[in-house]
Amino acid sequence: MYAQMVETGLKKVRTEEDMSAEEQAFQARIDAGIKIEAKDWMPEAYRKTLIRQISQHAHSEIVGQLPEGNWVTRAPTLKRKSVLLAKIQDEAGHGLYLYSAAETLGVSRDELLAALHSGKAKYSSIFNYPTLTWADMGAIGWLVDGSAIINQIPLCRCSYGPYARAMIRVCKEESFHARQGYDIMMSLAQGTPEQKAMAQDALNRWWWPSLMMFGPSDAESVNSAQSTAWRIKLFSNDELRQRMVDQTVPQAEYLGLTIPDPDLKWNEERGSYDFGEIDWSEFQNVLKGNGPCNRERLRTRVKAYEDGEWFRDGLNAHAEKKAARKAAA
Ligand code: BYC
Repeated sequence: MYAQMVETGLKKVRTEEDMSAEEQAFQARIDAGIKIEAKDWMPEAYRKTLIRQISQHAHSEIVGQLPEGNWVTRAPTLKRKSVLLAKIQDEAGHGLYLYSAAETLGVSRDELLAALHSGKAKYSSIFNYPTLTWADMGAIGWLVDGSAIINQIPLCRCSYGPYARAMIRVCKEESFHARQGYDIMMSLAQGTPEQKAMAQDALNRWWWPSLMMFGPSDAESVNSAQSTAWRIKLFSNDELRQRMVDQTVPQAEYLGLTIPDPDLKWNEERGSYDFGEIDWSEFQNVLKGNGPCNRERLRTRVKAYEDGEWFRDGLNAHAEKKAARKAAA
């Protein structure tokens, strides 16, 4: 169900002998740290790789609104509700910047949305898990948006200009998202024993899926080598995952919560934490469309799109009338 939308045709990293003169010049620009812009010549596989990653990223932002949307009507206070609403609106904005960045590569937004709605395009595995309690809003902000920042800060320096620039604003907003999540966790962790138990339960459920967000282990990551050569990826999946663990463990300690991993321990020699084995069969299962909420998420997205048809029709009719009036004048 979640087969990829575009076949990039990359079986191995392009070496200098495989490259045409144009490709060699392109690679030299990348190696010199020069940004590639929409109108520049680029290898077809670079273009397709970016469409794959940016559109998957855009879909994740849009689908990522759904688990949190579940709690807008049940936020515990007016303040929490308005903060949550603002965060969810930010996610819609991130989706729009990213769809716009993808469109600069010659693909239309309609095509991208059709691929999402038909189940052909991927979006982040994390958004296929349910949000069972209010504490999940805290855990998502803290762990999921926290991970998003770690993954996306390097993307601000990636080789494709429109993607890198979109990421700058996204990262600024993500840091507010992570803080609001941690703030919810702080309130719960300092609250009644029941509230603290709710926070611990949310951490237990979101910890491992958050680690999976960074993608398969480096040994299994088929796209990493070429994406690294093209400076789309500046750090590997495992490097970023390790960074997330090292950053988050002290935060959990401060909250007085326990990371649900008996193998977690400080490694003095490496100066970072060792952690337990990730259940990759769960990750693969979610990618195949069989996570707890995959079907519900897609159904909700498709319905929202269909319900919005009258509005898109209205906008188009208005734009056509305006253009006709301008042409007549
Ligand atoms: N969920 O060769 P790999 C966020 C796919 S969440 C679903 O390592 P790549 C965040 C991958 O697409 C908002 N699918 O791929 C993200 C590939 O399949 P295809 C979304 C996943 O592209 C991460 C296959 O598995 N954010 O902000 O080199 C961490 C093999 O993987 C997932 C973005 O999209 C997944 N979790 O690396 C923290 C960020 N992971 O496409 C927060 C931009 C892997 O060949 N995207 N797959 O059929 C990226 O940075 C990279 O695309 C990834 C994957 C690190 C996610």
